[in-house]
Amino acid sequence: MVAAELGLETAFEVVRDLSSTDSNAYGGHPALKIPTLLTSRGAWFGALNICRELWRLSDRRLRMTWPEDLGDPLLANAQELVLQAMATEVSLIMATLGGVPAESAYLHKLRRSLDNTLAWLEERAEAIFAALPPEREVSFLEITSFCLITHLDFRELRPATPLVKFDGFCEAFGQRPSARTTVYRFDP
Ligand SMILES: N[C@@H](CCC(=O)N[C@@H](CS)C(=O)NCC(=O)O)C(=O)O
Repeated sequence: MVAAELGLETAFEVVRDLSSTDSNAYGGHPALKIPTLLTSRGAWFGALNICRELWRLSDRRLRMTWPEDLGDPLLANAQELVLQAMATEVSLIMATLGGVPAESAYLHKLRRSLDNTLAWLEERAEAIFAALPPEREVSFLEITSFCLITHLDFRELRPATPLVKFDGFCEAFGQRPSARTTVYRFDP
């Protein structure tokens, strides 16, 4: 989405086996994670790192609000919790793929963590989005919030918490060309 916002073309190499323990399978990422961005300057590990490098590579001076611009507890905590919820979702998926039983205490805690986090965000959704700097074109918080909620739907992992406000936000934010052209799909 950030590449699309910046008008940059990217090519994708799919990591087909997420159980691989060979870092070469992940573009050299030593933590065995995706994404890695490969550029003429080297490899960039992790989504935020990559978004910053894409921004530097682009001629567009997109007015983007970054995590460090969120200088009050509501916005700073919202960003932290969106990223934590993403990490929790990844843990849920990987633990399940790895054979951890659904009724285990570990998975129970992960699901509760995700549910609590989403409830916290939903309760404050209006205040969060209203508090973002009005001069921004887009923020890392909006993009990651959109990716979190739409990915929960994509992987059918949406917890019990009703997400009425976040769904409304996703519907509006999902009209952006950068969202419409990057819908989640399983690679063939
Ligand atoms: N903080 C990292 C998180 C990376 C991450 O968790 N990626 C997931 C896919 S989106 C992954 O690699 N899953 C496979 C695994 O955890 O083994 C980032 O922002 O890039």
